[in-house]
Amino acid sequence: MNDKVFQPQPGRNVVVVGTQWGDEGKGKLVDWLTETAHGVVRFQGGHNAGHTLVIGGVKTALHLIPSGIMRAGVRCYIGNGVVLSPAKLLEEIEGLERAGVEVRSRLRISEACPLILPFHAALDVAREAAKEKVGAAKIGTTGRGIGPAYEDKVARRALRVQDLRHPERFAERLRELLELHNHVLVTLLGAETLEWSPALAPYIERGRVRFEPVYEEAMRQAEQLLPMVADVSRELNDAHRAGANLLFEGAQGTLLDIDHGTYPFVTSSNCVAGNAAAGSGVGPGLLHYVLGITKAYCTRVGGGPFPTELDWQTEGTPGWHMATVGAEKGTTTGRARRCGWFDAALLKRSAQVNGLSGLCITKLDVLDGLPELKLCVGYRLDGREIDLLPLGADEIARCEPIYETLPGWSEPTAGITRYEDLPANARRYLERIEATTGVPIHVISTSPDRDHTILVR
Ligand code: 2SA
Ligand code: MG
Repeated sequence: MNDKVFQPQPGRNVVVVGTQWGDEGKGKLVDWLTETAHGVVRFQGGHNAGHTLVIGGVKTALHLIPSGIMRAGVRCYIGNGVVLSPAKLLEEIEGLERAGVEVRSRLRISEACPLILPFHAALDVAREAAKEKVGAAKIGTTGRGIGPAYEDKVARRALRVQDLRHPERFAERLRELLELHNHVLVTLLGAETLEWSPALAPYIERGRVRFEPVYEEAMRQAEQLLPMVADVSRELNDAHRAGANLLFEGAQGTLLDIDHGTYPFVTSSNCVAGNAAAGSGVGPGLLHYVLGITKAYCTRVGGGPFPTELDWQTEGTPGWHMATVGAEKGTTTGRARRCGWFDAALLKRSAQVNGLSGLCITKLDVLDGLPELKLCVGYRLDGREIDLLPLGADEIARCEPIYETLPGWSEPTAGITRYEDLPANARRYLERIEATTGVPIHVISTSPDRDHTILVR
């Protein structure tokens, strides 16, 4: 078999990662790839993710459950690297069940997942508010409690899914956790102001998160969750040994990775392909092919540097075209996404830290009708020219993009399913992307629909 050409097949596991700042269209691709997969695995992040799927014209947004759930019979796994909100998971399960999707018999949750409890979101929002108060740059988090939950994990004090099995121990550790976090919340925001968070109101009394409602709710949720809890590492290894092929579904994107991203404007997990192993409990040798999902332009939601950012608010500009034609709004929070030109120097970094086998270019159709396109091939930084994105927000913020200009195309590309049918200038743009990033394009998505996908041979 030719390793260079992408081909889903049994026994061969694929990792799907975002190569930019998230929202590259991973959900659609995972769903498309799932046609030949036995199981789909989430390995990092939490319900900050927003994966939008369009199947037969019907839109579904998933936050925590792997996108494979939309295919009957496919197993879905939530690996140990995910921070899990029992409330949000159950809400998502119920939503899917109302739409006629069977979830409970197909979903396996790792017992090692740290829990996101109601006070984590409050801490997240309080930290951002505290930054704003002193005039510091906000991270622009999704406010879902992701960062504080990972802090608890790394500090070795998190409550985990397996703790739900032992009510007494759970209660004891929850009391300790609340003591710490109540202290932080009160110092950060002041006892009175805590009440502003409507989601938190049921848990608050006299400026403190109360033990009883958090505990009682967790125990009620435990009854529903525990039947789905499993040794995910073991199940994945067994499935692999039996010849099944697995799909590892990344959330967010490489430039939001806690180590390799635009730190500190990042999420709190490793979003890169290597974490598919650590975050699910398989060895790195089981990751056979890494597909890097790449939008045909760039977007970013939240704060932080973005070298190729355009004015995306003025009508008639290319940035505005991307934002409106591309419907660039956050799936989870509804926030407007910032838009800009394709950045090949950023992608090179992404290729390197993920070990990308091939690219999947998405939303190519959004560029239809733009008279010309710019492609960033490097930067001017402190008087030097470089061709690779530097590390960390400070350096990146000083990068001035160096552009190549390419002609656009006016013919519609939406819905095209054969490479030869793409307009000549669209093919030229894609070939420049391959040449400047050094990664072959193996898949192209020409609309959100499952069927509008080109497999490049
Ligand atoms: P957090 O909440 O701690 O993970 O936020 C830290 C940074 O990570 C960014 N982030 C995201 N960026 C793009 N898409 C994400 N998921 C949702 C979506 C986002 C939404 O798919 O649309 O709906 O707003 C996501 N999750 C986290 C976040 O913007 C911060 O920059
Ligand atoms: Mg998204």
